[in-house]
Amino acid sequence: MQYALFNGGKRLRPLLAILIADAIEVSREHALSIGAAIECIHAYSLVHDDLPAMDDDDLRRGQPTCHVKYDEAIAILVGDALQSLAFELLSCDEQIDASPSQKIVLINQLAKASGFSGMVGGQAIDLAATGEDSKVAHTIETLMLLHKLKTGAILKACVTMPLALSDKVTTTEKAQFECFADAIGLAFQVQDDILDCTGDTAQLGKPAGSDDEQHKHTFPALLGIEGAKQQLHTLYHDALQALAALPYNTEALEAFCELLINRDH
Ligand code: GRG
Repeated sequence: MQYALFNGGKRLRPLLAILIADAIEVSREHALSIGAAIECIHAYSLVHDDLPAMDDDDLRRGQPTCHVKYDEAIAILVGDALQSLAFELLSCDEQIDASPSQKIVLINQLAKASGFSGMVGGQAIDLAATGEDSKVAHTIETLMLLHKLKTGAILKACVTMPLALSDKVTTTEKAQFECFADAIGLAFQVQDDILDCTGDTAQLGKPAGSDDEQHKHTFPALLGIEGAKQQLHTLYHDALQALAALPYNTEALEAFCELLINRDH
C-alpha cells in the first residue's frame, strides 16, 4: 500500500480539494482528510487498472507496477485495502472534525463517485468499448459519458466534498462549481488522450487514424489530434467561465486549470 501511494504521482486530486476548500473557507485539515481519502481511491484504481486482467501494464510512474514489484494477488489486496482505507479516513473521528451527518454525506459522495455510478461503471464501459469486437458505439457522446464516470466522477468529488462542509455556499453556487468540475474532469481526460498519442508514452508508429488507434475509444481517435486540442481549449474556457461567475477568489483554481491542460505527464 505504501508503494502504491508513495511511488510518485502528481497529487492533482488532493490539490484540487485544497484549492476548493481555500476558496470557500473550509479548513485545510478537512481538505487534507478529503484529499487523502480520494488519493487512496485513486491509487487503488491505478493498481487494479494495471493488472493483467485489465490494462496489463508493467510500468506506472516510471516504476514497476504493483503486481510486477510484488505479485498479482498482493496487488488485488492492495487495491481492496486502499479502498477500505479511504472510507476509514473519512469516518475516523480524529481525522476529520465534522458532524456525523456531514461525514455520512462525504462517505456517500465518495462511494458514489468510485462505484458503479462513477469510476467502476466508467471502467466497465471502457472495457466494453475497447478492441475490435467493441460492444459500445464509438461516438463522442459515449466517450464523454465514459470519462464523466471513469475519471470525471472522482475529480468532481474533489470539488463537491469540500462544498458539502460549507454552510455558506448557495445551491446556485454549488451548481456553478459542479459545471466547473464537469469541464475540468473532461479536460483532464482529453489531455490524457492527447498525451497518449503525442507524449513520451505514445506508441511510436501508431498515429491517430491508424487501425490500432481506431479500435481505441479516445478523443484523438474520434476527432483527430487537432480536433481533440480544440475540444481541450473549449473545456478550459468553459471551466474558467464557470469560475468567473462565482463570488469567491478563484485565482488559484484558474492556475490549476492551466496546469491541468498544460501538463506533459
Ligand atoms: C480499476 C476500478 C478500476 C478503475 C480504473 C481511473 C481508472 C479507472 C483507471 C486509470 C487508467 C488511466 C491511466 C486513466 C486515465 C486518466 C488517469 C486516471 C490518469 C492518471 O491520473 P494522474 O495523471 O496520475 O493524476 P498520478 O500518477 O499523477 O497520480
